[in-house]
This record gives sequence, C-alpha cells and structure tokens, in this order.
Amino acid sequence: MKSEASENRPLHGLVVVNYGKNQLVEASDGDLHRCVARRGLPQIVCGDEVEWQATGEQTGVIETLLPRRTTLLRADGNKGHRPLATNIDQVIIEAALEPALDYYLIDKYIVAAELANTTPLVVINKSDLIRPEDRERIDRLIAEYRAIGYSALLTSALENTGITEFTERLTDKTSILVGQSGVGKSSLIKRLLPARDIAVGRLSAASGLGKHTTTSTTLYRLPRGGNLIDSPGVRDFHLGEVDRNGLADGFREFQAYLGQCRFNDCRHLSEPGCAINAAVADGKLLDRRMESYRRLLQPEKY
Ligand SMILES: Nc1nc2c(ncn2[C@@H]2O[C@H](COP(=O)(O)OP(=O)(O)OP(=O)(O)O)[C@@H](O)[C@H]2O)c(=O)[nH]1
Ligand SMILES: [Mg+2]
Ligand SMILES: [Zn+2]
Repeated sequence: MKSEASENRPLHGLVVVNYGKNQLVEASDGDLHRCVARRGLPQIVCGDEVEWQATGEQTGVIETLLPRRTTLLRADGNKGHRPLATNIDQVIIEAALEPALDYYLIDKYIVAAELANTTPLVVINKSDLIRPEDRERIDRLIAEYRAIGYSALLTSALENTGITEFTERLTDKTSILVGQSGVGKSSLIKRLLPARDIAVGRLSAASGLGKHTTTSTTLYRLPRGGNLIDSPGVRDFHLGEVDRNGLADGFREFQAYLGQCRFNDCRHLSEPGCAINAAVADGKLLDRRMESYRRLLQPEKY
C-alpha cells in the first residue's frame, strides 16, 4: 500500500522546527519530515503552513508557502525585518529576576506583539526567587501592565506555581514564548510536557546570564489543544525600523490620546501641545512607558 507521502502531489504541512537551513514539517497524519525549501521561497519559519512533497521516508521539499495569518518580526541587522515565527495568536513575554529584569526589553516585545496583531501576555517566572525586598517592585510591574490592559502572570517552573493559570491562557491558540536567555522559557514548557525531551539550561554563575540553551524555534502541540512555540533566548531584541505612527500604535494606553496633539504629525517628543506628554505630566501615563517609546523612536540616542 502506498503511504500518503509517496504520492506525487503536494501535501499540507505545518513547520514545527526551524533549523535555519532546513525545517521539520508535521504532516496531517502527525509524522515529521525533514524538509528543505524550494529555491526562491521566502525564509520558512516555525508556524508556517506549507505544501510539501516527500523525497524519501522522512524527507521532503517545501513547494509552497501558504498565506501567513500573522508574522512576528525582528530586525535583520540591515534596516529590514525577518520573521521569528508566524500564525501566532499570542506572544508570551517571559522575564524573571534572574537574569535581571529588563523593562525596556519587555516593552519592545509588547510593541512587536501589537504590531503583529497578536496578544501580548507578560509572564514573570522564578517567583520562588522573589525576596521580601523585591515584592513591591514585582507587584507594581504586574499591576502596571494589568492597568494598561495587558495580562500579566507570576509563575515558578521550579515550584510549579501559577502553572494552572498559565495553562489556561494557552488553550486553542498558538503562542510563542520569548525573552532573555535563562528566564525559563523551556522550563515552563517542560512543566506542561514532562515526557518530552526538552533541554533546560544553567545560569552561568559568573555572569548570571543564560547560556542560550535552546537553539531552534520549536512548536509543541499541547495536550489540551493549542500550540506553544519555544524560541532561543536573546541578549537583546531589536524591532528595527517602525514608522512613527506605527510605533505609538504599539502602546495600547496611548490610543485614547492619539489625535489630540496640537500637531498632526506630533512625534510626542518635545512638541508643544502634545496630549501624550500632557497625560504623562498628569500621571495618567507612566513615565517608564514613555521612556520606552522615546528610546524606540530614537534608538541612536541611547
Ligand atoms: N529558581 C528558578 N529557576 C528556574 C525556574 N525556571 C527555570 N529555572 C532555571 O533557569 C535556568 C534556565 O532555564 P531554561 O528553561 O533553560 O531557560 P530558557 O529561557 O529556555 O533559556 P534559553 O533556551 O537559553 O533561551 C535553568 O537552570 C532552570 O532550571 C524557576 O521558576 N525558578
Ligand atoms: Mg530554552
Ligand atoms: Zn504628541
């Protein structure tokens, strides 16, 4: 009997691992095939839906890239963008006290999530490391994001706390975990899929930084429905060039004030009659978020 894959017509598949040069494609029967993309196709990434043809038992060629519903982008280092993953509903921005909290990085990821028309979710992991003197800072961070309208959770992959709430946010959608190396992205996934062989790293005692344990973006099927993508940690994340109006759209709490500035083309820096800056002065918008906006608008100044 001929297997489905041996027939010479394109099959539907989902890219579940992106190794860069080739991709692991999940066929509709759940089997995995290591594929190369036909020349001329754009860079295929995790989450892509494709049409492919088998070239062997477990190998194949990606023939067509099907339309992407959403695309999470990052800078390519050359004024352009490259996709990190596609067909995502939710971007989970993970942070922890170790490596140190980076508020600007969280805000950059939130903007990237907003610009990709996906929902950001902030997760502060390693709650077990929170000492009494850290408590206020962490509580305030979570309260601030919630006040803006973003969901924010506290978890510990180590002590298994907050995992039920975390799991509930994942059902029936595709989410990607992003954040610094060593915050515990893979550790959270391992909590949900204990039987899977998922590499978890060590923090370097010297630097307190993670050592980039995860190297390939990988999509995991969740037992209760939904997909969760693990991504390699970053030192830094660059949005790349975003047009100025677009950037303000990445800040959800600014929306109520946009259009009220004196100048139509207000960049919300030091223009007179700026409604955004007036709201910051009135304490209606957070200084910290405004600072992130300014840094993103004029990255060369920082
Ligand atoms: N104390 C504590 N340590 C944790 C927790 N979650 C993860 N870790 C530890 O943090 C280190 C890094 O965890 P990983 O899951 O590999 O981190 P990652 O974000 O996937 O890192 P990259 O793959 O490099 O991006 C490991 O030593 C974990 O055991 C937690 O909730 N509490
Ligand atoms: Mg990892
Ligand atoms: Zn303005």
